Amino acid sequence: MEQNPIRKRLLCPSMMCANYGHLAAEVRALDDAGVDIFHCDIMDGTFVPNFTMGVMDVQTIRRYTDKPVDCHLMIENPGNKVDWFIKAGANIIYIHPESERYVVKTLAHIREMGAAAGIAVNPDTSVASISEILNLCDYVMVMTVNPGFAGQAFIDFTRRKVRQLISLREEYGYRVMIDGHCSPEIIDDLASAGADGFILGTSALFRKGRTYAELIRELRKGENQV
Ligand code: S6P
Ligand code: MG
Repeated sequence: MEQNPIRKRLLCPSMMCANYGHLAAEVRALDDAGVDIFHCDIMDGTFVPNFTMGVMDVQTIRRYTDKPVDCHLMIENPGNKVDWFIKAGANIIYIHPESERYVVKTLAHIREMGAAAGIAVNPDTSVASISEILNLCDYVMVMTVNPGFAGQAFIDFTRRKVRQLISLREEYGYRVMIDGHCSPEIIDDLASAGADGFILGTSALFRKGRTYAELIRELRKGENQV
């Protein structure tokens, strides 16, 4: 892959993997550890076969950090629900073009509401099929697993899409994010290729028996390697 080693990595903890018995303490510890964006996975049991976080979780996380909070909406017809999450304090909203009939309208609405607009694309969604909407996106997130669960295996063929989106990034000005099995090795590899940010779940950050500060420091080491 093409080398681009000095870009700062956006490190985004996937809050569905956090310890909900101590959510406030988790947010503070992650904030102190130097994460960049808090990632909230919102599911409806229809678009994906799982339920996870909701509006009240976003409100709680917002209360304990000043850093950006994103909402990854894995829900059918997100257009009439994005306001709930922006009002709860989200700074970035990702919708799936696969679940939204009026993608252009919804992305424009997210920006009008004062949030950054993102799309998250399933492994089987091609770059060609989203080419008309890339100019409306501040973030493009490649799903490198099928959405719905943490702890899944990385789908290798999605690397091609990551490369394609990196090569188009300058033209459109979005950031390329990666969601799904972001292990330290995969982060180093895709960051070298030019990816901007990574969602950190069980593959890099949670349930490791080590402090967040230590793990985040290690994940940043590659930023300085030329
Ligand atoms: C999955 C969700 C993700 C996961 C994250 C978990 O649908 O969108 O944000 O929480 O991928 O990471 P890991 O490292 O357990 O695969
Ligand atoms: Mg996610």
